[in-house]
Amino acid sequence: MNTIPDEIFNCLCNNQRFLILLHQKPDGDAIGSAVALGKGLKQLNKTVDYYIDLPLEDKLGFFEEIQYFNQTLQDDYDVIIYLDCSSSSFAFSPAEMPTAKTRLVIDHHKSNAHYGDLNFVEITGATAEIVFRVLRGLNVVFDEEMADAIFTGITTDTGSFQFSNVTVDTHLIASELYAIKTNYAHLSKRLHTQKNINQMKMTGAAIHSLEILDGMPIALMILDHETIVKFGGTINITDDVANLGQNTIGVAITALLKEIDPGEYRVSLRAKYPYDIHEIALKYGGGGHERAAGFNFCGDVGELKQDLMEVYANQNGEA
Ligand SMILES: [Mn+2]
Repeated sequence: MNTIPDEIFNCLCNNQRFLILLHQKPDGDAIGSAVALGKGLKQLNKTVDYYIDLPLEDKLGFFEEIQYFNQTLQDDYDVIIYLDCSSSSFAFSPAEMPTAKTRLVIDHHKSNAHYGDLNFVEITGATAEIVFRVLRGLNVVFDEEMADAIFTGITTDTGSFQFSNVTVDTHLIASELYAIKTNYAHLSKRLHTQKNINQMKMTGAAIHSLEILDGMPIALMILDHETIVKFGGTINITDDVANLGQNTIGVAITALLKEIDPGEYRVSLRAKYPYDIHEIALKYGGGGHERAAGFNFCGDVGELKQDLMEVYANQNGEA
């Protein structure tokens, strides 16, 4: 397992007042990373504030540390830490941004823009893996909630250790988590299997919309605005929905279109190796990883379908 760079270590050791920011609509990796890093820094007698896009999905609401989210912010910090956030425009940040000596970016997205004064960016399974290494490097002692937080980040971003982003390090870190707490079965079930009734219905509607594009191994699912409203809003669209298209035998690329407002879509893309969909996400002003990316889309869905078919055809030619 790689250690952490000296300048990151020094930044965290030699400063006192930290603000933690995450991407909008934070997922398990973002929240898990924030909880673990925030608690770890507090253990070192630092002060830590969080500014986070609430409410959280039901399944992430169990961390006690959440009670300290979004308390009164200071005008000035030593360090603002951006976690799991590939560009500053994706960050959920206060209208009046506090000043800081240093912006520190800790992230694992391939598309990361290295927008910090210090950037700790590596292509790992989850940002939580990097946070774990940071905390180990700082000699922080993990309590059970911090172990749960790192586990939450890793298991959600790796699809319960099923995705191609899983590495030796992912499992080495998981093995260390089992030395802190012996059983993660309950947490796994909470994060991957259980849904409230609206989430169940929303998932069903997405599957119902599933189509295969023109005989190509591309799956498309649309949750239209009416459906999203009917089942309680985007908060009830669970992360696994985009993966369901990928679970269809023969499918290589999946697009899930979520009509957030009439005519305005949030698109989630998934791809199987060797297909790379992060370029198409960048083209539309979004970002992400090679096999999981997203962007906002406002336009003709037919054109988007054509684009996806072209991406497949071009890359299939190279393969
Ligand atoms: Mn992540």
